[in-house]
Amino acid sequence: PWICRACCQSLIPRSLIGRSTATRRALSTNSRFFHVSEEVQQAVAERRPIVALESTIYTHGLPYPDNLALASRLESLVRINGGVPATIGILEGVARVGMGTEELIRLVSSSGARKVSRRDLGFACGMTGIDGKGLNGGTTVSGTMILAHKAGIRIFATGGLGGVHRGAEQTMDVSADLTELGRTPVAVISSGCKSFLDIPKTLEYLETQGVAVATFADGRENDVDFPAFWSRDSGVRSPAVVRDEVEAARVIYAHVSLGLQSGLHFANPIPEQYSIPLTQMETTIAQALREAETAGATGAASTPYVLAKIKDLTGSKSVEANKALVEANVIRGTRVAVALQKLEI
Ligand code: PSU
Ligand code: MN
Repeated sequence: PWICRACCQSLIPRSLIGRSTATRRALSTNSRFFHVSEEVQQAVAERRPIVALESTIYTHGLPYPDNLALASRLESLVRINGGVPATIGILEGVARVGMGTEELIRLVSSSGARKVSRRDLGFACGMTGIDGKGLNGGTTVSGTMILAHKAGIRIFATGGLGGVHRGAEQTMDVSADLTELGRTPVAVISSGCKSFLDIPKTLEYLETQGVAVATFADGRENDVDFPAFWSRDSGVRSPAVVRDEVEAARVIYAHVSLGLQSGLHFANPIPEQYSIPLTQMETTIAQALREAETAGATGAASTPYVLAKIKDLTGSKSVEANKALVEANVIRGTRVAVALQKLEI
């Protein structure tokens, strides 16, 4: 099946679509705010395994040039494992799927880049800065999913997912990542949610949204927790498990074949040697949350603020763990994409 990007987003049997030119034309959408790189367009047309990568982790997570180093490293990891990387972000008012080195540098070195989730896409592409130029933006899980899907990409790997914040019963702060997973058929591979979020509520919300959630079992038989980013265990049982990348690909294949329009999330627990016990993180998180409250960092500013505070408080340990887990997720994601391609042949 093929997804109709021209109008209805529904699945069209492949037999109804002429391969080469028709497919390529369907890909170059008619919006001047949307650009898919030549390499990614061709990979989609040839049905090669593509892995989408987000850019908020670069624009709001790491300083330049550390972010550039990570961005290049993640793209290399996709390639080494047989995939095609598609880094996604907003560059000078254009939503880009697949960026060259030059473009990547311009995005991750720019100081005023916005954090772009679904609600921000129109602003990021429609407005100009005081210099008269289009805006730059790092796309979150939600923003990246939308653009990946629009380009025909089904697999997306990143570090962590947004979630339901603690105290959401008061603030209603629920990440747009969760509603996006409910409405966009892309499979996200991440290390779960940071434990400054409310993990039980996040899983409840994902269930309500119809999102398939499973954790890679890695040889464990039962009692597999949904992971809490730096910690392999969260104290909350994962609603489902998959044994390996092939099993994950089978689930995605069935999900897409059934025409489900919701997304999937495969949680990949942080590699054992980098895992920080939950109890050890809890003190740090409590302090970071207190400081965020004092600083009045709410709404979209909340997550970046808390993440930066945790980084200050834990130093290199959490940063190293962060890099290790995102790399592991990108490798896993690429293997899932390769397995999915084999099922589709
Ligand atoms: N969680 C992390 N690292 C991140 C993010 C979340 O562990 O970098 C980023 C992702 O881009 C995610 C976004 O999509 O924060 C969620 O922000 P919010 O909570 O404002 O929805
Ligand atoms: Mn929020």
